[in-house]
Amino acid sequence: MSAGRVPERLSRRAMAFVLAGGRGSRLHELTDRRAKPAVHFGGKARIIDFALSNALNSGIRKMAIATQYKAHSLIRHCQRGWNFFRAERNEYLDILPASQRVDEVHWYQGTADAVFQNIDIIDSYGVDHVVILAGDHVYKMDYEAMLRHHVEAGADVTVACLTVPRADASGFGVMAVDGAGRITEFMEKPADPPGLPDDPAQSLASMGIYVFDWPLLRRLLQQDAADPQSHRDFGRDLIPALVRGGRAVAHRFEDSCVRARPDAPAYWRDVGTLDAFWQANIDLTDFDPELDLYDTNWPIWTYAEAVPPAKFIHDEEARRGLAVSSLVCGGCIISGTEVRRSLLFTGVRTNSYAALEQAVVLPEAQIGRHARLRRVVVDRGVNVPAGLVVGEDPEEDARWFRVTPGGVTLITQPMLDRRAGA
Ligand code: ADQ
Ligand code: ADP
Repeated sequence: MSAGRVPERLSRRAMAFVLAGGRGSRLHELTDRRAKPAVHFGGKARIIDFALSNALNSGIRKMAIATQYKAHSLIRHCQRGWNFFRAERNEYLDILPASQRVDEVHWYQGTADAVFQNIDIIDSYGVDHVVILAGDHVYKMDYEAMLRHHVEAGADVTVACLTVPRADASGFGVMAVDGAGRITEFMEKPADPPGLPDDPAQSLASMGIYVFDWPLLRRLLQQDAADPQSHRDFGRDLIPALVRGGRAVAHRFEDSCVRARPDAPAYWRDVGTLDAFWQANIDLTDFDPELDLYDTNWPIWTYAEAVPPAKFIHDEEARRGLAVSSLVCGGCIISGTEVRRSLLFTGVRTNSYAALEQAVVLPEAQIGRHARLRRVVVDRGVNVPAGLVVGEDPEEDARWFRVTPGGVTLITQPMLDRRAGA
């Protein structure tokens, strides 16, 4: 009897290259001072922690993060939270700010340029495969399964994809595939996206996640850099060229997503608008959310300060001091406040007679006495004055704050300062 061969984990000979340079302008003032991947999410994490945790949980031990726009908060976070890779164990995590690399003059042009300018670093990792990721989506995915698909399909590039309503598809790279899963057509952000053959109301969208063999990608990047017509972008240049002249394969997210429970839908969110950001955070207060942050088999790792436990003070006179259907992080003091269906990040302080409902409150914000906030996002460190009422009179809210099409109000300190000065 011959012993069964243990299959080699491809992730051990792969690296994750995380693109984290984009601005995310539809998050408005939340990304005035930080890049979208650095935006806080889910109580303790930042958006980039999802891609990095997926890579770690998939077995990948070599990672590079390309940063560009307003990178300080992102870099600080990665240095504090993702500093446990050890070169002596052949583990690496490099943060690669633009314009400090090969070309000292230019910022990264497109996403392919961000990889091109770091070819020497990727070479030094000695990997077979590169998994290209975006640092700005919330999802759980096993990249090992995608790597295996890539190798078994003999693909030049494997592109992760999911179905989206056709009406939303023009914000994505949209593809057509044949019966064997080979991509036959790829259009980056088409004005009129094609529907699926069996369901014209849905389109097959690229998640911006690509697996390449490193020697091939290296060659393609060098060719692309020599092409004056190129935008130096994966979605606009490299992927369409490989669909025309190579073997590009689609990998269905459903085949490698990590679900909250076996019958749960495949969860992926681009929390790129304030409405989507607020909703995805508030969804975590559901009885049975589609995104499970408590699954110890697929933890979302982050930088967490050592803070004291959350404390709830019942104010005898206010007859409050409670949180229901809510997530409340460490370091919070809920004093005489009623908190419902809300998510309070680390170190939030609230005061007597205040009320929070469907509120997403970022770290260290303070909520003054008698404030009543409904359907809000409160930015980090904001000092909400006593008696402020938001979420009851949309016209009044819109005078001072940003009110979204979905009726969510974003409150930042400069907005409050303007209101106080008026
Ligand atoms: P977009 O997300 O619109 O579409 P892009 O703006 O290039 O494409 O951003 C991709 C990722 O790269 C983001 O995480 C962004 O932060 C980052 N990024 C952008 N420019 C960068 C730069 N110069 N340096 C470093 N990082 C940078 C892409 C694909 C589509 C696909 C969607 C899925 O092009 O085909 O459908 O992702 O969201
Ligand atoms: P985080 O993104 O970690 O929540 P902050 O909200 O405190 O951090 O700040 C976001 C980014 O803006 C950080 O890079 C911080 O250094 C920078 N920053 C904070 N306050 C100011 C300021 N008054 N002027 C310029 N930059 C600031």
